[in-house]
Amino acid sequence: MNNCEEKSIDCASKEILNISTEKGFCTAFDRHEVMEPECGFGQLGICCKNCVMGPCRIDPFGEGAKEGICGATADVIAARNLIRMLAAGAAAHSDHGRDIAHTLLATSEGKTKGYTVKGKEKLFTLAKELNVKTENRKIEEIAHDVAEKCFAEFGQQHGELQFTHRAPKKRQELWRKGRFMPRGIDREIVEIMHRTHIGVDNDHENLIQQGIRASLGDGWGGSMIATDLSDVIFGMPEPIRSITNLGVLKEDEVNVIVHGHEPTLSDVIVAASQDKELLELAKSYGAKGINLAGICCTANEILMRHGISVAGNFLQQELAVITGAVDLMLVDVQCIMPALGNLCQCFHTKFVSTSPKAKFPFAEHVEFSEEDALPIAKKIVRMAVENYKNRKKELVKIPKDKMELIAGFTAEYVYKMLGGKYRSTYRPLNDAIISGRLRGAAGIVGCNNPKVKHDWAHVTLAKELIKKDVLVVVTGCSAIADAKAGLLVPEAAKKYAGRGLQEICEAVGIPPVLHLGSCVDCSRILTTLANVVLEGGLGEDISDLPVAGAAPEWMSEKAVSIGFYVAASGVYTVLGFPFPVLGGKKITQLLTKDLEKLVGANFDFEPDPVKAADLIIKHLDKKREALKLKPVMYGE
Ligand code: BF8
Repeated sequence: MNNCEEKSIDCASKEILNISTEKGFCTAFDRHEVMEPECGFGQLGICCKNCVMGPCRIDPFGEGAKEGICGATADVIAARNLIRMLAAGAAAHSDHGRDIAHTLLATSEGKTKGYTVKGKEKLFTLAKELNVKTENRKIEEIAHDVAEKCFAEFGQQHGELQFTHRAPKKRQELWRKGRFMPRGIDREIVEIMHRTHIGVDNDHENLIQQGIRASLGDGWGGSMIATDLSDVIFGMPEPIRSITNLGVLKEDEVNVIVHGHEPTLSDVIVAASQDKELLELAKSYGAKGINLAGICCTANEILMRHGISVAGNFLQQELAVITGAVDLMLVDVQCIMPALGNLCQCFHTKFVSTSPKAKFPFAEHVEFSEEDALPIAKKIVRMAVENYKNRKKELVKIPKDKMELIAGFTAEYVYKMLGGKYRSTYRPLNDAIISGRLRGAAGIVGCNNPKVKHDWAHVTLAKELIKKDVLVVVTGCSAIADAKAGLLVPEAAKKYAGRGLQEICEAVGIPPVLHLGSCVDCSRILTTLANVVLEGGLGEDISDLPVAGAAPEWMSEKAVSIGFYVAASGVYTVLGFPFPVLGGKKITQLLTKDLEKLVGANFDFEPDPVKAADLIIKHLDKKREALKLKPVMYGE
């Protein structure tokens, strides 16, 4: 691969990609090139391998097979494939939530080493919401019952998920009427697997209805539990400064990278990396300290709560290893490329897997358990320290690029931040939209994907929107992309934002792009939207608000689930790549047009971020008009 300039907008990544090419290493960027041209059937979603009469594929031009051997049409095959993707994504988020509930339960019973209840205020709020008694009870007792109540949401067989009641009343009614209301987190995922088995659900609309139900079980269930219980155990994030990009790696310190998703592991690694004995040991090997940095969403978790620096997003995981400066990379679950093991063999880097659910080739497995968390974390950090002496100095090349950022915004913090000294309220935010100082808000989330120039679509879309007075909130790899581009500092408002947004950012001291956390923290966006509706003056439902969602570089099944629960919550959503359904005309029509009649919002697929911004602006203006709001104060 030689056209590195075309692969990323990020200078640090380009620098390492050049080294990679020169030295003959292989990364996802190269493997993507080898993979082209893509399989058209897969891209269009019309290949079915749900039984072994096939695999079947539909001829998109109509000259070959029009249906599978069982008679399934292109629309049915595409719908089945899509909601199976969604089920996997919802399962990934929700299983993460389940693990956090397990940690809280074990902590409340005194069975863990390394965790306490740091977010007491949040625990009390949740206890009230979940009908858990708090008077004259110990924190541990309350935490125990809150954890058990959350656990019950996974296996619940009927009724409604508790946190769906945070949504506006009108939205809840719509979900009940359309049979979208999730009954139990696991149940909805299992039902997708049942319905997509050969010879069960053969109606694309009915399949999508169940997809929506399972996705809501993720957004207002599994992911929300993951976020809220993480706040209880690890503490509520508050705005915090840090730095990002590969330049955070240090030549004269032991570099440990945590990569994956669950804060249970990364949070105790933070404590272990500050252990006196280990710091002394590092010094005895000639290192000045132990430098911890994150990749992907686990980076966002420890960034939000500890200010730990972020080495990069999804497409930088291999590039971090190629710097030659990583002494140990430890991983848990999700978005971890299996190629890392092989790549680490070319360097001194130790690659350590920790989850019984996720093993990798060429990885050393040190199994993690919440019950023994801190001792295991110390053991892993010790391995990194011991490995420092094996670093091959001649292979070390750390890019200089790094950027400051502020992260740690939450639905709760918006109350404090905008409400002023005396009263916590969403009023000023609603008023800013009503008066037209703000045009509206947009959430930009999701992954990197080598099909598009790394970070380009995220950053371009964010810049286009803030320029037009749209407040942007970000999570996941999108947040890291914008952070590297310098959009997550208050000074960015002056440089990039429209006058209205600039005035707000200056008055409150916030960046024009707010970092809300990891991908499960997209649930913070849902809670914020529900609060905005409740505050009043902007309609009765989320679908009335001038807001939109986008995932310009998405690639994962989790992103499918997020996209669906965002749209099903009433938020118009623009995706940078189409869902793999375009081989089915009716399902494409359903998702991009008719969905609005069902849930008040639909999808658009637009790869060009400037055009995506135009679509979003048009949508926000349409919603403003419907609410009879004043024209945007300073907008074109
Ligand atoms: O959950 S944004 S590449 S890291 S899937 Fe993965 Fe996508 Fe990054 Fe986090 Ni989310």
